[in-house]
Order: sequence, then structure tokens, then C-alpha cells
Amino acid sequence: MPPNNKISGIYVIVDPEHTLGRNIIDVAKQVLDAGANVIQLRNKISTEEEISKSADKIQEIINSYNKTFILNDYVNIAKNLNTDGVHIGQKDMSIMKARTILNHEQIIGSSNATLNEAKNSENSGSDYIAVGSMFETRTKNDTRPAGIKTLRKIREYTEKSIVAIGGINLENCAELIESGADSLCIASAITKSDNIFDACKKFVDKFDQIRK
Ligand code: TZP
Ligand code: MG
Repeated sequence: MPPNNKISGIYVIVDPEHTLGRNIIDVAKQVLDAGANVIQLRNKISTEEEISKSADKIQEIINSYNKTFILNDYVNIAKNLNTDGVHIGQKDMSIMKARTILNHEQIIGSSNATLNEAKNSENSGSDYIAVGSMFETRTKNDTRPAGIKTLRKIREYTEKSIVAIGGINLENCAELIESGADSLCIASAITKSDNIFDACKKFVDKFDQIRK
């Protein structure tokens, strides 16, 4: 994890259900080579043992890039492997409970669809606030719409890193950055594209262009 563990830039969700059958470790390497700053492993289909093995491998790879690895859902695996962090949804283990389990330096990110949720997450000690779903997505079934207005309100409220998520593509991402998102969390527009490296690089370049 980089020294100032702030989440920024391009954040890619690697999920074996959304890579068109391509190996998740290869996908992770490609997005890191293209300049992604954060990878989240999201896996709703494998055993805990398999998830632990993949997470261990991705953490090892990410250390050599000095980037950040976040494991979705599995707080105990994250603790045992000492991943850089964990991501928690509104229906998962509470942020406060996760904090009692995790090692001191591990970061916690949370999913939020409203200003109220973001306030609660910040007060509970969330290190970054993911806001979404910004746009329609087919990657996750039970998302709730958040929208640009919510993103702006949360930006006014918090100084924590804001990660915009859900249905982000090259056409709609500029207004998210202009509305205060520190990071763009993307799955299908990168991991379902023909050329994963090129797709990710385009987001990295666009982000840098707008942010400079
Ligand atoms: N949580 C809210 S939206 C989403 C998750 C995991 C899916 C993001 O995937 P995509 O393909 O970038 O819409
Ligand atoms: Mg979850």
C-alpha cells in the first residue's frame, strides 16, 4: 500500500463472474500494468479457501506495484492475510465490528447510496466512502441509485476519499471527477472489454487529464 493510504485514481473490481472467463490473476496484472491504483477482489461464487488463495496472490502482486488491494466481504480472510483493506456493504458486518477484527493499518471502505449512509459510515470510521450506484449497472443486482446530486452532497460533507461506483464508462466518468470523486471504481467497462490493458489505460489517462 502506498505510504499515504489515500484511495484515488482508477479502482478496478476483479470479479470472476465478470471477466468473460479470463483468469482473475492475469486480469489483475493487466490493470496494474495499465496504471490502476486499487484492485478489489469480489467473488460471490468460490469457496473461502479459493478466495483466500486468490487474495493472497493478488496481495503479493500488488505489493510489488506499491498499489492497494481491497478484499470484498471477507473480513476474517482479510485479517489473516493482512490485505491492505476490506470493503463492506450496508448489509455486511458493521464497520465498527470489522475494525475490532482487522489489523491496525488495514483500511475499510463502505458502500453508500445516500448522504445519511455516508454520514454513518464516516462516523463509524470508514476510510473511504464508495457512492453508488451512480449509473445503471448489470454487474450487481440489488444496487440502489445514488446519482450526481448525492455524490455532490457527500462531497460537501466529507473529506474522506470518495469512490464513485456503478455503471461507469468513458463517456460518463468526467462529471464524476468534476463532482468531487477522488476515485472511479469500475468493473465491466474494463474487465469485460476485449483488451483489458487498453480499456484500463484509457480510464487512467482520462482521470489524469481531468485531475491535473
Ligand atoms: N456495487 C455497486 S455498483 C457495483 C457494485 C459492486 C458494480 C460495479 O460494476 P460496473 O460493471 O462497473 O457497473
Ligand atoms: Mg458485500
